[in-house]
Amino acid sequence: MIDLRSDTVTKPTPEMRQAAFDAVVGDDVYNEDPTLQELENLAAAKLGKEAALFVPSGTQGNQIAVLTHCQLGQEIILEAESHIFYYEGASISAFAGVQPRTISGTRGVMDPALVKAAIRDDDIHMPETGLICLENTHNRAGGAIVPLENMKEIYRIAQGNNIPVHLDGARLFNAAVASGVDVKTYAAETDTVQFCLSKGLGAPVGSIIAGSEEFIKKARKWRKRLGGGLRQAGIIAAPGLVALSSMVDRLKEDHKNAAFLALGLMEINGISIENNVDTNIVLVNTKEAGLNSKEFLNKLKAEGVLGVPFGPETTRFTTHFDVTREDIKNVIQKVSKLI
Ligand code: TLP
Repeated sequence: MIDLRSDTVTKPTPEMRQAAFDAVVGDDVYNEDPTLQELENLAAAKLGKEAALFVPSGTQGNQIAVLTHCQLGQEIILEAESHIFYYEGASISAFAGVQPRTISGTRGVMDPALVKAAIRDDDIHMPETGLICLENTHNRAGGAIVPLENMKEIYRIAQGNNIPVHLDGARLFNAAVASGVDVKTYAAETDTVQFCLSKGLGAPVGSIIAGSEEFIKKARKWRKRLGGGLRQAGIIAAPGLVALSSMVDRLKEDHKNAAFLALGLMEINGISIENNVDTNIVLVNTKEAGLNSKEFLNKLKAEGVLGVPFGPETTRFTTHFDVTREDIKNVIQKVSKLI
């Protein structure tokens, strides 16, 4: 199978498995796991934040950020197709008791004027705006890079209104490698950041949230409340350290493979590409071929290729380090034959 469903499907490298085996561990609920602490310190340094916290998943990281920043009954501003709104089971409402205020973006980018206009006045009838969330790269916009300038403008507006900003940077390293803008530079335009070790960076488990010392102290408590206080977690932090130290630069290979895939598929009659391929995601439209995404995916599966449905006629393919250029060439051939 050539598995292009997500960059989450990668298997740990031999180096990661060895690092897990060798990891020096302790009970992290007692703050005694040196490997986990090393990972948190490295992540905080890379992002230029005071402190960082290891969490089991990106979803939990985002939820802890919302729980830590917000109070019950507040409202959060976020993009209409953002992961936090679209794919996290309404947990911002179920757990943090906040309501979403969505803004439709262009390729995942919210217009700062619309963000400003959505901030609530001090009025007894209204919820307070408790948080603004950004996503970079933007998943449903096809791995689109949100420009630094846009983040800066939104952060300025937020600061002017004393509202914190959280960045869902599940794929922030993809944005950094593709744009040449350092992760630290992006992170400087937000109060808190979540990024995933288990996507393009290839670790088996885990995400990081980073922010001020004070924020991370409160976030640690929320993680514990949610049952995310882990014990000898160095075992899973060790592959994360390998991911963060040695898997970042190679993301450009995934981006080249995604661009190659898009160019190849574009040549096929009946197929169009919906996104500008900024990073490792390709959104394929099969409407003109007379196939909906489920039919297309079923036929492809029979040929040994996997993707995920992203809309009635849209399929998402995601490149990662477990697929080679040869695999991509095969995918193009198989789609061509199938169509
Ligand atoms: N995204 C997954 C699915 O949930 C859709 C994927 O395959 O792309 N933020 C963003 C922007 C994400 O894309 C994801 C995962 C998360 C957060 C959540 O991360 P996990 O899966 O670790 O909870």
